[in-house]
Amino acid sequence: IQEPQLQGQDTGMQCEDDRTGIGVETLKRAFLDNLFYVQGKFPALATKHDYYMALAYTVRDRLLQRWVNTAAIYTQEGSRTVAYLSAEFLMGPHLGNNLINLGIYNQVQQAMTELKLDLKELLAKEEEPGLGNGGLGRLAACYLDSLASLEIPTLGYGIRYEFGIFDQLIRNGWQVEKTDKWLRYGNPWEIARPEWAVSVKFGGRTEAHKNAQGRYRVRWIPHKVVLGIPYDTPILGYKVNTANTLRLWKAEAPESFDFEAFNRGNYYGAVDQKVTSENLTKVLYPNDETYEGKQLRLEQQYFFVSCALQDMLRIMLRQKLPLEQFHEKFAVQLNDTHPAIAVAELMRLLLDEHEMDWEPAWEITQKTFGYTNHTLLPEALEKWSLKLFSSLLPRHLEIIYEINWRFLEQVRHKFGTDEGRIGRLSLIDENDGKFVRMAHLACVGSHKINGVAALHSELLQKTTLLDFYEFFPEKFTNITNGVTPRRWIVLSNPKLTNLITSCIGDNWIKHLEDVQRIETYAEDPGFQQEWQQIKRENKVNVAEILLDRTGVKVDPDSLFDIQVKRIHQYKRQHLNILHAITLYNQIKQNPNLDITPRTLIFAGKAAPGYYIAKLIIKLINSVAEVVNKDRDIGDRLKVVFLPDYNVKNSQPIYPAADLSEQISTAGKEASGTGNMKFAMNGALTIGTLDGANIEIRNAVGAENFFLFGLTTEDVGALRLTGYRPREYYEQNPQLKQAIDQIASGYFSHGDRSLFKPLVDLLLDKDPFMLMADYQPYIDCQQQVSQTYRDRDRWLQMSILNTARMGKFSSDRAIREYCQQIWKVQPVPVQLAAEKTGDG
Ligand code: NBY
Repeated sequence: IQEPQLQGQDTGMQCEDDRTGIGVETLKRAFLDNLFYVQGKFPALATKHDYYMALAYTVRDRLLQRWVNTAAIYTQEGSRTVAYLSAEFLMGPHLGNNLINLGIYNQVQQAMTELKLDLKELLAKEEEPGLGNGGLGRLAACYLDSLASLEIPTLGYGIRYEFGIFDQLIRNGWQVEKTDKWLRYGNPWEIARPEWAVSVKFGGRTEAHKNAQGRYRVRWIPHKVVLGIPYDTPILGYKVNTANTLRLWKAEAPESFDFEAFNRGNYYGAVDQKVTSENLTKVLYPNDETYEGKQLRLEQQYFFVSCALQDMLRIMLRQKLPLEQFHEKFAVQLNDTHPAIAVAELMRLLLDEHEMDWEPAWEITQKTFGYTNHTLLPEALEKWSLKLFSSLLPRHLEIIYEINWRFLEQVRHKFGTDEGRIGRLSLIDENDGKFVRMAHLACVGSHKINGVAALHSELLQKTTLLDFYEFFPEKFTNITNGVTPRRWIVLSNPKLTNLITSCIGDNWIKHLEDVQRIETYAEDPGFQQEWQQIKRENKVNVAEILLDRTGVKVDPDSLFDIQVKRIHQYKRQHLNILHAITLYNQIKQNPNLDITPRTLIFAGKAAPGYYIAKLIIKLINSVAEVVNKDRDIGDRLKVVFLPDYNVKNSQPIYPAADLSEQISTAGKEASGTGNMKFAMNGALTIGTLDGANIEIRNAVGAENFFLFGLTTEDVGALRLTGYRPREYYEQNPQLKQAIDQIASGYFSHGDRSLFKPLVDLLLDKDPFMLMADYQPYIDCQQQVSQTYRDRDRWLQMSILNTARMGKFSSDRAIREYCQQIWKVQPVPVQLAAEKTGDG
């Protein structure tokens, strides 16, 4: 149905296609069309969710053109491709991000307004794919955004968990977990590709056989086979035509029905196999920072890695590339050790399935992989018992033994027979039972090993991976993490985005170093005024969210002091709470005290099996209950725990922060990325010399950062000389009062047993040294309060923080990966219309 005058208004040109056009009238027409033809609804019957789906399909149509073009060009050019292997991709909602990257946010907003709909409400309808735990999974998502924006051919490979990270409810102050049924209403962003399904083997045994040339090869006779079905999601870059692919694998039974069993009348037996196979990708393990030696977890890891590598081999065969060029076609990055079994699997595929010899196969393998380490915590280092490993992956264990034997020969050659060193380097841990050490497999099988912040990489080389560093120092490098300014500034903080763009243009969105140019306005009263106004509006927004979700009313003019991240002892949310109790006591002792009013906001999930972390959540809520209802305290102090922290809920938070809490024990937080999101949005940081805090402080200037606490060296030295946490408690009256109140039941309706485990831990062991850092932290917070009263100084510091965060864009990080590790070049994509110049 042609409406010529409307089309004329859209573009000033002849014709806009309903599936690609981006004029307001075209968008409205396409949207109503999708509502009718995809959702089967007309406006009078449509729900908000129907409208969300119609809009999602309207946006997807506009992605598909770029996606198909991108695939065509990569195929045609046989482009070198990054394969990012990650057990987690914490993507967050797609719709808003795609509107930003397509550059059609404003048109769509107008189109919805004209249809009497509210874009914000529709955006809120999206169920986010929470296919990750925290920083590691979210980093993978930021990297996919930057890879597409930098026009780097990329495949993200992972698992299509049917249930992502649990939803968190707070009941009586405790965390309660609820399953995340994110696929319940369908997922408009993915396309299943059953035609590219692959088989993955498990268990059984191996046997030798002679091949056609009469040479011995190994055959793996598995106990079971599972099908991997790929589901593809387009990942569009910012204002480019590149749309890469996130390919997530779902496990299915090879046949939906075992017909033999069915015919024997065993209906339940027949569906049984289907049920067990599909269990494989049912749920994401909700642990961060501690691995669990669960069989299903190892099955998940091997499953997606095997699917990914088989998929890459299929792509090579289709492009008629010889397998000897595998490492030239693909740069494969291992996001932590979760996909490290890829080293043995690529060897198996090359040796057993493609009959390559060991030496060339090993050379290809080592040239293919890079390994990113994300933690120094010993409890997080993955190791699998030989018993489990051999029962599930018998052939891989043989290959790992061979890799190990050859590797340890080289070690002996270089260092002589130093049994201690050999034991420490071995891929097999024989100290206390026998285990395969996945980090060792990743190190030996990769050509580059990187940490995620300067301090972390240095500590890796000096401690956790010291022996490997001494053996092949040239493999080690650092790539400091970054986050994407598209989601974390442009989408999350549109008002700040407009202010910055009105001053310096919009080039900073692609080149965040450019944001430095707002420094000249740091002391400009007019600019400061606008900066403050925007922060205030963002705080009012969060105040409304807090009232809605928790019933707590907070004052938007108070200092918003925020700690949002997974709950973990090393991240020390309980140190923050000790500060809250201290402020509370100060006001109670001096009811007329003129202090800087504060709102302390917490959010984050605890691993369901991590008892102390759950107790910390209970403590935060218990303190909040006492503080918030105390009339002596009034508006001077509020404590709020916002439930169900996830990507969607976090987006309004960063722009509303005055103060960002980054208070981990020095040496424990590998990098942190929330610290970057806060500072980019003009929050000042109170932090220790840990992870990327150090680099953030260097970038923004020591005078614009609130530093406190022990250094990594101090922590080590104190531990060595004998750390006695109870002495700090006994010698510090404020600290003693706070701890005694927790112990006495002051915050738990008189219950003295509730927080006893936490109190005992702090006084007897205090593994994360809260007692030692308490007073320096309190003193530093006092400085924060003082500074906040000097409005102009605070605003200047805030502006300088944003201005100097250029380095922490994931674009910079990805450029470094491309140059140092992957050796890949951009492959620009043109749309057919652009090439012929006709529209
Ligand atoms: O990776 C985080 C680090 O703690 C943080 O400092 C860093 O900024 C971020 C990105 O480099 N690590 C992290 O998020 N780890 C996990 O989520 C995780 C998940 C699963 C398991 C271990 C760690 N696991 O063993 O199952």
